[in-house]
Amino acid sequence: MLLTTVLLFSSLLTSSVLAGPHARLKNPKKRPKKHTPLLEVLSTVHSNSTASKTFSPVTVAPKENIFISLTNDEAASVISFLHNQTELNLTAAVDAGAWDNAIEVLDLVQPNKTDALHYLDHNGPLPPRYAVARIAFGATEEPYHQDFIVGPLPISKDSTYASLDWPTTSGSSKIRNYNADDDTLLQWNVDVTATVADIVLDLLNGTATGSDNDDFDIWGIDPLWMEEIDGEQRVILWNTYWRYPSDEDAVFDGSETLLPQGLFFKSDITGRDPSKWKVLGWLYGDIFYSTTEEFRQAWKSPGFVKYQLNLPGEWIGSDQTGQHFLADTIAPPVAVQPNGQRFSVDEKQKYVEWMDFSFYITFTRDTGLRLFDIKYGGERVIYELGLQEAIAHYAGNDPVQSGTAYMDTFYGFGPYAFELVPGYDCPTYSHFLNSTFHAAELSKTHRNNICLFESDPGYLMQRHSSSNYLALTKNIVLTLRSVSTVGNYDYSFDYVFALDGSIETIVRASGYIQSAYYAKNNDYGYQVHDALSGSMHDHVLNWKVDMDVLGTENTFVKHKIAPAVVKYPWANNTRSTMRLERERIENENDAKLSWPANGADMFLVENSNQLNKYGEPKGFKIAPSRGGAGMFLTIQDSPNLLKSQGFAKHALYVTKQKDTEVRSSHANNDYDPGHPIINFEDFFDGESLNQTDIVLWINLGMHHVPHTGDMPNTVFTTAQAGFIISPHNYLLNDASRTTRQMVRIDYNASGVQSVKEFGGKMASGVVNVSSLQPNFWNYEGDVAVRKFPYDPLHPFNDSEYHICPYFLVLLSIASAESIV
Ligand SMILES: *[C@@H]1O[C@H](CO)[C@@H](O)[C@H](O)[C@H]1NC(C)=O
Ligand SMILES: *[C@@H]1O[C@H](CO)[C@@H](O)[C@H](O)[C@H]1NC(C)=O
Ligand SMILES: *[C@@H]1O[C@H](CO)[C@@H](O)[C@H](O)[C@H]1NC(C)=O
Ligand SMILES: *[C@@H]1O[C@H](CO)[C@@H](O)[C@H](O)[C@H]1NC(C)=O
Ligand SMILES: *[C@@H]1O[C@H](CO)[C@@H](O)[C@H](O)[C@H]1NC(C)=O
Ligand SMILES: *[C@@H]1O[C@H](CO)[C@@H](O)[C@H](O)[C@H]1NC(C)=O
Ligand SMILES: *[C@@H]1O[C@H](CO)[C@@H](O)[C@H](O)[C@H]1NC(C)=O
Ligand SMILES: *[C@@H]1O[C@H](CO)[C@@H](O)[C@H](O)[C@H]1NC(C)=O
Ligand SMILES: *[C@@H]1O[C@H](CO)[C@@H](O)[C@H](O)[C@H]1NC(C)=O
Ligand SMILES: *[C@@H]1O[C@H](CO)[C@@H](O)[C@H](O)[C@H]1NC(C)=O
Ligand SMILES: *[C@@H]1O[C@H](CO)[C@@H](O)[C@H](O)[C@H]1NC(C)=O
Ligand SMILES: [Cu+2]
Repeated sequence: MLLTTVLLFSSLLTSSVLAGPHARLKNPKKRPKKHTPLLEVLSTVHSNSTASKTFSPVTVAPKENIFISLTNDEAASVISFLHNQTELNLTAAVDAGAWDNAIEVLDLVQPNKTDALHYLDHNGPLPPRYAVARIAFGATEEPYHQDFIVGPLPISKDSTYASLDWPTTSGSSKIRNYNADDDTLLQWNVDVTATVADIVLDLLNGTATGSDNDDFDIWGIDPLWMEEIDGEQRVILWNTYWRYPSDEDAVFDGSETLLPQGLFFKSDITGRDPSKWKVLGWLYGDIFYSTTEEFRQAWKSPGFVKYQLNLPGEWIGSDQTGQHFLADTIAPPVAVQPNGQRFSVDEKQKYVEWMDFSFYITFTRDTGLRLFDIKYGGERVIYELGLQEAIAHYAGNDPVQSGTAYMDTFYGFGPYAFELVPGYDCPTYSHFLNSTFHAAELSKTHRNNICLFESDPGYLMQRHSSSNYLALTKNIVLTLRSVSTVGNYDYSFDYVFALDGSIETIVRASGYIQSAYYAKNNDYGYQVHDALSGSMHDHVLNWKVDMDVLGTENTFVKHKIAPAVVKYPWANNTRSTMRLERERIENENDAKLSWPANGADMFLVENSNQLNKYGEPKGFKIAPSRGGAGMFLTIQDSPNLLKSQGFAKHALYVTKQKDTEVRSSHANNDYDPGHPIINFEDFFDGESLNQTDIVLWINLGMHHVPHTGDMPNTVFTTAQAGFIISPHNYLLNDASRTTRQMVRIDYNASGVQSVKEFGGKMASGVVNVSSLQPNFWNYEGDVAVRKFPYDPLHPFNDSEYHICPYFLVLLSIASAESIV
């Protein structure tokens, strides 16, 4: 729509107002005033008319959700089936110890895309369902973990099991576990510290004996190190002392990560016989002592420097303190949904329709929430959208911070995606969904751990005004949210759908930082309390974004905003200017990308064979939307992550879609990051990306150098990052014109002459906000159903399990209620 056809300036705007070289409309065309008839819905707007249908908040998914998690019955039958395979020699998880074989995790094997599309698009058969069982093999001197594919489901005579190797790059889902003996290790830690109990009491004013009234928790690096000593590969663990919050502050048990004590010891824990384990040294005040005796001698000598204690206190709690603001006892504004839900949900199939969008949801133990088959205007835009892995890589002058690089799918995002609190986590009117995951032969349901809600982000999608009229369009978005508290951190995940056709993926972090002891750590963080350093770290979270723009044959293109010097026929001198340069990324060799400096390239996924009526390929743009513009690990060759950081060296990657390249990481890579099950870098083998099915792998994150504003908790506001996918030459209009939530006000000097609404209604009626107040006492927590031995009529509760050795780290810092 050209300005000249709609802009009519009244005589109120004098020429002096409009004068000057930068005046946008120096000489607006004067036109006789007349009411222009409303434009009918443009034929170029892509959505089909829904006028003949009526809206219902309940819907039936057009297709079965073939991505949906295993049902409890499926999980139970798979467990029973596996226990019948005598060669697996399984022990019931509830009875299993470190020297047994036991099932750790069950999940769905994602159907192959070709089968899925055949079903979704061509009325092909339902893809067969298979389960993946992750089994810990402890009944051996060389314990390992392995994934098995079991099916087809339901279990029948035809069902079989086999090692699930095809989605790996190593060729096998088997990975060694060099630290299978968690109870033995706990005892080792206590035994080691007993040898220096007097020093610990003197330096740290407390004890660690393995008893209930211990002052210290002892844990350290993740993942473990391998170190060559005397020509042999040894398994190395560095530990440190963390003080438990004192009794009066014990409710803030997550605050343990604010209480590092500055004393470290190194152990060689190679093999399963603890009598062969060794203490390889101590570290205090940045001085390394290679034997316990050396440490003791130094401590006894007169010059020994003792550092300040890092003690708990009110400062570790997150309760309101200090004087409150005068107005702050008054209830703040709240959102309401005055006239009912405006999106449709099939709760059973976990399928959602909102305006021009529809999608399927699923939930996995490793990565939590995932989305499939996201359609816009009836056309698939994204086949798969979901988190792959989350790294938190620390640095510090001490070996524990330096040696920490969490890969959080090891702990899993599913187990820690707890119930959300209406009125706080999500608006009170949100539509909540439950989700279930299966671990250690327990099926756990997190009630209300996913919320869906529409909201007004507080700014318009579109506006324009002249002295003659105003046109305003509301910006209403649908948010899908879940939050996972993995240890000390709370990761909030949002998928935000907007009426302009965009889809934004956002991660935010809050909760407790993992901090460092202050002594000599100034190069690695700010001092944030009396004896505490913030401990700098990088968060990198990788997303798989399998885009399908008008079919699977797509190309990744860069449209560059490029400086240029051009000689024009209408000038004798060259001119400095800029131009649009189009570049195709046609090979995986060129597909490790970073967001350009100055935002100077537009990254697009286009279908080069689907041109709009002006000859431009239809596509979607991918851009960073919040947080730092581009995120990858600062440490490009991490000695902790080794070959497991392949997806975290650039901001984003493009690969050819393959059924064998399902995920960029594996939850068990953490056991042996030098020999990972999936090494993302192996996905790059020079394949053509020209008009083929391509997948983007996009990183979000934060370079996090905690400062006093992170104490006691990091705030979501600054710890957030997002990317947005939006139509680009895809529609012939701006999509704001599809919504009825707009108004046009025609006015002149005499006042408003007409108000045009488009069928959208203003909120009406009375909303009793008192009745919307959430009842916090309804917070329920988890429901667990034991699956083996399985009796669906008599399930029993279990608030505890431990299978993964590293899990102990989390167990020790998670509250009893939050333990899976
Ligand atoms: C496993 O074996 C038991 C005992 O023979 C049998 O009752 C059960 O049906 C078997 N489970 C499966 C899934 O085959
Ligand atoms: C089976 O596992 C048990 C421990 O649960 C172990 O004692 C036994 O040796 C294992 N049997 C075989 C054949 O590996
Ligand atoms: C899925 O694809 C992989 C890799 O091509 C193949 O090995 C596997 O058999 C396929 N699964 C099914 C159910 O067809
Ligand atoms: C050391 O601990 C004891 C007993 O818990 C306590 O009374 C004392 O105040 C502590 N000393 C310091 C310096 O914190
Ligand atoms: C619109 O409706 C027509 C006829 O029902 C159908 O052929 C077409 O695929 C629809 N288009 C979209 C984008 O849903
Ligand atoms: C979630 O689970 C609760 C029981 O804990 C049930 O009452 C509710 O209907 C479930 N909600 C959905 C959306 O399935
Ligand atoms: C370029 O310079 C020549 C010589 O001064 C002049 O005749 C011509 O008009 C100029 N061309 C343009 C495009 O200004
Ligand atoms: C890439 O695809 C485009 C559009 O289909 C085609 O014009 C071009 O020749 C292809 N490039 C190569 C190297 O095959
Ligand atoms: C405003 O528009 C109305 C309706 O066209 C007209 O009657 C009135 O004179 C206009 N007022 C001015 C100041 O132009
Ligand atoms: C509003 O809801 C509250 C709580 O449900 C109830 O006590 C109150 O009577 C309601 N007020 C009106 C005006 O309906
Ligand atoms: C599970 O625990 C709850 C709370 O302790 C209890 O009320 C309920 O009866 C238990 N359910 C079963 C099946 O034991
Ligand atoms: Cu952080």
